[in-house]
Amino acid sequence: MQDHAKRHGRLARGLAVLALALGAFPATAGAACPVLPASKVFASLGDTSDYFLAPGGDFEGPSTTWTGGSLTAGNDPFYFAGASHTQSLAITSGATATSPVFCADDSHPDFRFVARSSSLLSMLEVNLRFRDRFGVTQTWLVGKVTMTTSWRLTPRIRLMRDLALMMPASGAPDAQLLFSAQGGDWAIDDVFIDPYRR
Ligand SMILES: [Ca+2]
Repeated sequence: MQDHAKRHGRLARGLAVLALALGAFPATAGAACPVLPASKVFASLGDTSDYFLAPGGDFEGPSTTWTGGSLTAGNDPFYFAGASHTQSLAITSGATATSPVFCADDSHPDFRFVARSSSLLSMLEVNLRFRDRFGVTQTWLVGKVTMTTSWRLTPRIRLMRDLALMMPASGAPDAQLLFSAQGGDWAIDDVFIDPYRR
């Protein structure tokens, strides 16, 4: 029995050392942004993930905190962010609409939004801009939307594709989404971000 007890003692001490060793390493790179309230805004379409609204991502109110686009009358027909909403963001061909800063880390895997364009031949390019762990500003293409002249919810677009290792350990507090209209005018509405890693 004594040997048994000693083995248990050694095992417990070993686990304690292991726990200390694991604690000495930082948490998964970049998973440090505050957790924002999120809800299943796209559940009616079968997407049961939780999302939070990107800053100013419903484009309501008398002014917008986004730059490069202009508020325009007419909400998307799905009203994911609010049934009484009346506006969206127009982005003219050749222009880039830039979101306010938000905190992004590798726990923010996806985002979705509603978009339409003036031409089937046009494209909306989406980039993520953030300052990496070395202090260098990075702008990475994260998605392209095409072929929609009526309001359509985009598929889930990966926000953090291959970027987690570049993120500061405390997350990127200054991340921005950039929407660039090419070959036609675009409008976007209800920009939502999924804050949960899988
Ligand atoms: Ca709206």
